[in-house]
Parts: sequence; C-alpha cells; structure tokens
Amino acid sequence: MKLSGMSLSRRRFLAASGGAVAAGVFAANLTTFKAVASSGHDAPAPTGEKGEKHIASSCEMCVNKCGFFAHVVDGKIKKLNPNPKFFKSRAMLCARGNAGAEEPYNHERLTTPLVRVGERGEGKWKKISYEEAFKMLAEKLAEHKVKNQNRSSVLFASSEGFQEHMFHYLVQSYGSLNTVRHPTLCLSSVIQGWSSVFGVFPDADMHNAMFAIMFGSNRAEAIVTPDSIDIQKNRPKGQQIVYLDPRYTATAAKADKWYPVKPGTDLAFVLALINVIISENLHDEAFVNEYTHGFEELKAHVKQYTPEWAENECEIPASEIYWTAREFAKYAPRSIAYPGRRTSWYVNDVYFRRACAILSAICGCWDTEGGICPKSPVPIKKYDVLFPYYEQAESRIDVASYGAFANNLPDDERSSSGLPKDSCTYLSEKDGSWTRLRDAVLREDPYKVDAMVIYKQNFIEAVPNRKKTMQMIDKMEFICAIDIQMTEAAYYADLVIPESTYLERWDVVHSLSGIWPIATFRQAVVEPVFKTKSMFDIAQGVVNEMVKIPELWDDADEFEVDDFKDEIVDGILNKPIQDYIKYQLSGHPGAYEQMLKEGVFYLSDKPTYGNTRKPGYRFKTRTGKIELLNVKYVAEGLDGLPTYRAPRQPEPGKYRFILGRHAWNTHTGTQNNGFLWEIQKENTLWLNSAEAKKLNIVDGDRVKVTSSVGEQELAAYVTEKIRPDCVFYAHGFGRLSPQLSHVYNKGASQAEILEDYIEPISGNAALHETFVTITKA
Ligand SMILES: Nc1nc2c(c(=O)[nH]1)N[C@H]1C(S)=C(S)[C@@H](COP(=O)(O)OP(=O)(O)OC[C@H]3O[C@@H](n4cnc5c(=O)[nH]c(N)nc54)[C@H](O)[C@@H]3O)O[C@H]1N2
Ligand SMILES: Nc1nc2c(c(=O)[nH]1)N[C@H]1C(S)=C(S)[C@@H](COP(=O)(O)OP(=O)(O)OC[C@H]3O[C@@H](n4cnc5c(=O)[nH]c(N)nc54)[C@H](O)[C@@H]3O)O[C@H]1N2
Ligand code: SF4
Ligand SMILES: [Mo]
Repeated sequence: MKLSGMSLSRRRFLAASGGAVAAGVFAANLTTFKAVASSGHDAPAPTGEKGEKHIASSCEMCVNKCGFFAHVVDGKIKKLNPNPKFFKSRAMLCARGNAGAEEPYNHERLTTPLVRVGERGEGKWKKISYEEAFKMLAEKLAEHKVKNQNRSSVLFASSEGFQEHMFHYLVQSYGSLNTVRHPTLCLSSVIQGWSSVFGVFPDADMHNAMFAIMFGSNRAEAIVTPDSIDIQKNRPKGQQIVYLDPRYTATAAKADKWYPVKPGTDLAFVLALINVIISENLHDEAFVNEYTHGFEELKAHVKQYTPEWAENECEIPASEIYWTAREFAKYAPRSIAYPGRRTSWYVNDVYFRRACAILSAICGCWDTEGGICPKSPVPIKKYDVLFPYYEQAESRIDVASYGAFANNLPDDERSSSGLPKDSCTYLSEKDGSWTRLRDAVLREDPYKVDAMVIYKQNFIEAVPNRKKTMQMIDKMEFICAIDIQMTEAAYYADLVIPESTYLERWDVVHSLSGIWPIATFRQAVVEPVFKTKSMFDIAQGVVNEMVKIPELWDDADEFEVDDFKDEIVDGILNKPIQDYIKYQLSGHPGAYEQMLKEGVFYLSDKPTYGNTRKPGYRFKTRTGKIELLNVKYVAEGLDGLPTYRAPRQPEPGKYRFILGRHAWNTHTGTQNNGFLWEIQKENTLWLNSAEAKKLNIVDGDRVKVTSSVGEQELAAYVTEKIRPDCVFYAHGFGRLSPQLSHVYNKGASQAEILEDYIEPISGNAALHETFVTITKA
C-alpha cells in the first residue's frame, strides 16, 4: 500500500482520536491515580512516624529519572508530585511516575531473601535472612572460582540505574570480566552511528528546534524527558515535526506529517534527503569546509540516491522527500534528524544512524541552539579506587570467541546488511553483546560460564529468543537475582535477594548529562516497608563475607588485597552511603544540602553552545574532523559512507514483527503494578484491516503468531493504524512467572517469538528482523 492510501486513513484517525491521544500521556491526575491518595496502602508505617513532609527524590519507573517531591503523611506515601526545579522533567510526572507510589506497598513485591527448594521454575522457596543470603552468595562465588580456576566463569548481568554503580563494586571485587549490560538490546547502534561521525553521542535540542524529523521515535508514548514534553509544548512556537513510522502512533497524531515508511528503509529516505540538499546546494558550505572530512566523497556517493529512487524503496513519495529536504535546510541549524534511543531495529542500524548524523553535519546543525549538541555533565567527584588484579580471570567470552561466529544471515541474504562475516566490530568491553555472549555461553567455548548474578535486568524477556535464554539458564549451576519483584529472572533463580524500591533507599549521585546537565540522587522518602536493603547494602554484605574466604584472594597480590580491604571495603562500603554522596558532591560547596532540599543540583540553568566550534577543536575521530567519511571503518573493511541495501522481505503470507513502547508501562517491570494494571491488562496484535479480511480475522479474535523460534497467542486488534506488511504487539505480557499474578500467562511475549539477529558493528540485537505468520487460534 502506498502512502496516499494511508494518509487518508490518518485524517480519519485525527478526527476520531486526536483528543484521546493528547490526553493520554502526561495526565498526572487521572482518576486511577487519585486512588493513591485516598486508599492504596493500609499497612502502618514501620517506624510509627507521625506528621507530614515533602521529600525530594527522583523516579525509577523508567530510565529518565524525573524529579519529584513525595508527599508523606505519617510515614506513608500519599502522592508523588512533580518537581518544578528539575528542568529535565519540566514539572511533569508521567502515568508510570505517578503509579510508582504503589511500588513499596505492592501486594506481590519481594520482601525477604529466598532460596529455591523445589526444581528450578517450580516456584518453591524458603525464606532466609539477608545475612544468610550474603554468606551463600559469597560462598558460591568462591566455589565457582576454585572449581573453574576462572573468575570469568561467573557472569554478571545488569541494567542501568543509579545502584548499578554499586553492583559493579561487587563485580569488580570478585573480578569477573564477563559483565553484560542493556545497551546491546537498546541503543548501542545509535551510539556507534552518531559517534562514528561526531566522535560523541549527542543530544537533540528539541526545546529550540524549529524542524525535526523523527524516525519511529515515538516520544508521545516512548517517553524520554525533556523531549517528550518539548514536542508537545513547542507547537505554539511553530515547531514542525515530520514523523516516520509504519504505525500510526500518538506521536503520528501530533506530527505535522506522518510517513508510514516501509519497515527497514529509513536509510533510503535519509540518503535521498542528503542527495537533494547537496545537489541543490542547500548545505552549509562554510561549516562543511571548516569542520568535516570527506564531503567530496559523500557528494559523489549520494548521486545515485535520488528521491525518485528512494520512493520505490521506502514508499514515501519523491515530492515529500524533496519537501522534507528543503524544509530541513531552510530551518537549519534549527533542524534535527532526531537520534532516537532504542535503535535495536535492523541489521543496518549503524549505517542508518550514521546517515542521520551526516545529514545534520552537512547542514551545520551542530553545537548550536536548536541543533544537535554534544552532551555535557555536571562534574562529580569519583573515588579513585583500584581493585586487585586477579590472575584467574579469562578475557570476556564474547571477545574470546571472536571469529567463531558468522552473521546470522544466510549467505544469499548477506547483501541486505553488507556486513562482515563476524560481528561486534566495536564491542564495548563493559557492556558486552547480549545475544553474542549467550551464544558463546551455550557453546562453552573457549571456556565454561556456569553461574550468574543478575541485577535489575529481566533478561528472559529482554533478550530475543526466549527458548535460547532458557537453554542458557540450563547451563547455569547457580543463579542469583537481585530484584524488587518476582520477574522471570528471579523466578528461575536459585537465590533471590530483594532490593528496597527507589522510594525506600538512598542512591548515589548521577549527572544526567545533556544539553542542560543536572545532577540528582535518591533519598529514602519512607523507611523500607519490609526491612529490605539497597544494592549498596547488598554489595557491602556480600563483599564482607567474601573477605572471610581465603580461597578468593590467593591469585592476587597480597599488598593489593590489603589496599582493597582498607580503601574499598572499609573506606567505602563499610561507611554510610551518605558519605559516598557527600564525597561525590565535595567539589561543590552547599550542593549536598541543596540536593537534600531540592533533589537536584546544577551549575547553570542555561545550556551552553559552541564549545566544539572553536578554532582548532579536535573531534574525537581519527582525523579530528566530523567524519562524513569514516576512515576507521574503511580500515576495518566496512563501508566508510552509508550504502543502502534493501532489507530482507517477508515471503508472501508472512509479516514483519515490529516492536515499540506503550505509554502506560516500562518494558517488563511495571505491568504488575496495581495502578498500571488497571489501565493496561493485556497486549493485542495490531493487524491491518485489509490483511485481517484476507485472513478472515475480526477484531477481538484470538490469533496465533508464529515465527521460526516460537509461537504466542493473543487477541487481534484490527486497525488501519499499521501498514499491511507488518504486525505489532506491546512488550511485557505473556509472562512466565506465576508470582506476577496480574500478567502471568496474559497476552503474548515478544521474546518468545523474536529471532536473534544482530547488528554486527555494535553487537546490538536487531529486533525487527523476525517474520511471522498469523492464523486464527
Ligand atoms: N522483546 C523486547 N525486548 C527488549 C525491548 C523490547 O521492546 N522488546 N526493549 C529493549 C530495551 S530498549 C531495553 S532498555 C531493555 C530493558 O530490559 P531490562 O532492563 O531487563 O528491563 P525490564 O524488562 O523492565 O526489567 C527490569 C527489571 O528490573 C527490576 N527492577 C525495577 N526496579 C528495580 C530496583 O529498584 N532494583 C532492582 N534490583 N530491580 C528493579 C524489575 O522488576 C525487572 O525485573 O530491553 C530490551 N529488550
Ligand atoms: N512509556 C515508556 N517510555 C519509555 C520506555 C518504556 O518502556 N515505556 N522505555 C525507555 C527506553 S529504555 C527506551 S530505549 C526508549 C525507546 O524509545 P523509542 O526509540 O521511541 O522506541 P520505541 O517505542 O521502541 O519506538 C519504536 C517505534 O519505531 C517504529 N518502527 C518500527 N520499525 C520502523 C522502521 O523501520 N522505521 C521507522 N521509522 N519506525 C519503525 C515502531 O512502530 C515504534 O513505534 O523509550 C524510553 N521511554
Ligand atoms: S518518564 Fe515517567 S516513569 Fe520515566 S522517570 Fe519520568 S516520571 Fe518516571
Ligand atoms: Mo532502552
């Protein structure tokens, strides 16, 4: 179906749904949330505390960390109110941020450490004390070190969050090199793509931009502050948004133009924009001459990518491509090719993101108001700590097995990625590559990994191909999960250690880097309702137990171990977390007190622009220039300029399965929250109405979604809001853990049907490369 047909549909949606969509996202006072204030939690506060207070802290219901004041009455949370001084969240809390007030009182949250007594996955547990749990974990770590003579035989998996920092104190104390974090399931390719041009991963100054092209960055539902707020508030200033998405999302409803792009072809669109801008001489010649490398090569390279050619690929009319290119250039440098966040889409993600960066560069939309700007942090003091060097630690298994993996694409389909045979050309040593690491663990090559400690990551649902993840779990002799609830990662563990929720604990300071950097932290707004502990306390407890086991220290230099005990164990972990926070802020007199009062600290309430536009500035690239042509890529045998290769296409009768956020929930972590469950109980399969007719499926029918790796069943949502060549359902349902009773077995899991393709430059999972069939259940 071509755009024209879909555009008609769009007008109909606008008429039908405009108001509803606009209301949904930032409504802080929905009826549901009034319940928090009135009832919710009847348990008395553990301290018997009396009185009323407003305590500043920051949200942990998603990655954004918006600021709030908790209204606490008699030791219990009455409501969370947005913090107007926290200008990243611009006095806003979203639905999830409001619903966070329920977390400490959630009926199924973890309250005490548990050790498995039945078979794995049987859900039979024995309650133990934190002290017993710390001792058990320390002993298990020692056992695996002795047995395998390799500390890296224990895998440490974690997702971002302030206390992840303390988890890494535990990891480094033990000394495994196998850490795996969330970026290769999320934004590794966008970081790699933009850095390959500018040397850094920048931000978009959406507040001041006049024209923005957003590629599937569904900011009205996939909330990233402050951008989600800016795109709504900037309308009166005349900001224009062009939005590409195969689905008609809430952002499509807000945008000036919605292009239902053919999935996987955005690169063709961007290359054609570059083609028009260069051939019509609309680029910023002075900027290009002064700051960039490779313009002549780019100019010759994009000649082939005309709008007429691109129309056939991306199904966006050539006339619209000309219009977009000219508008982009007209408003430059206040024009933005929005970088996005989750870019784990296709096997060509890095080249697509590179092209967006190149488009920005040639129009001079760099480090200036309303353009793309380098991030800057609030300087925070860091402890200069040295962990012992352990001899028995093999290098990362996803690196050690390098060269052993072919790209997942069959040979005849390799052309769609044009990528080298092996993967993870630029693997991050700290983040690892989740899918590649899992493959290496399954092969047990070049060594065995047979134990795992997981912090705040539900890898069973977050990593594509759930069956493969379960096979990896079968390889593990011991699994410990540190979580707040019985998610799948905890349910299949042997030892479960509860962490206090973000409202019950102190977290160390983090600088939320950006165009307007601010620093924030967390202070407990209530005492832990069930005497749970923070990751800081858990690291302290486990490391103190580790210190008592001599076998853990015999492959390190004695003096280094002594220093470690003095400086890290006694000097940091055995002190209150407030000392840590004070040290971090010690470069800024008065900042600690300000943070306690206002929850936020910043050096300036105005962004600064232009630091990298000074004469002689060296960008962090090989040439020191903005690399339109990346010389390092050329040296690695990769394309130095983004080259278009058509994506693989589903065979007749199959659909591409695409993913995306829903405003009410975060990944798999919030669906069991009582307030959010009230408004989203299940997911449904978005299926284009014309296709549904062909398949004899009507709205609400139960359907089976089948890929080469799995099958799921859910209800159909028959709609014109999605292209006919793809289908969609939201994340976080079809759950395996019976101890998340609201969502257990409700709706469908994405991880169960996702195949594990990989973007081979960054090691990112490519989550939109799975084709499925749809049948009536
Ligand atoms: N199928 C599919 N997979 C995806 C994605 C997708 O859309 N679909 N998205 C990808 C992206 S962009 C990302 S960022 C990743 C995210 O993947 P994850 O980081 O694994 O995110 P969640 O699934 O929300 O799991 C978070 C876990 O942390 C726990 N938790 C929450 N708060 C706390 C806390 O304060 N302390 C502790 N200890 N635990 C806590 C939750 O209970 C939950 O078990 O998933 C990626 N994988
Ligand atoms: N409510 C809510 N907000 C969140 C999160 C959350 O879980 N819930 N998670 C946070 C995190 S960790 C992240 S990484 C960000 C993610 O924020 P986004 O990067 O905006 O991610 P998604 O919602 O996954 O958006 C993907 C969109 O791309 C569309 N799409 C699919 N294929 C294509 C294609 O080929 N081309 C184009 N142009 N579009 C395509 C999908 O239909 C979908 O609407 O959101 C953050 N904000
Ligand atoms: S966007 Fe919502 S859930 Fe995320 S940190 Fe902000 S208020 Fe919390
Ligand atoms: Mo993410």
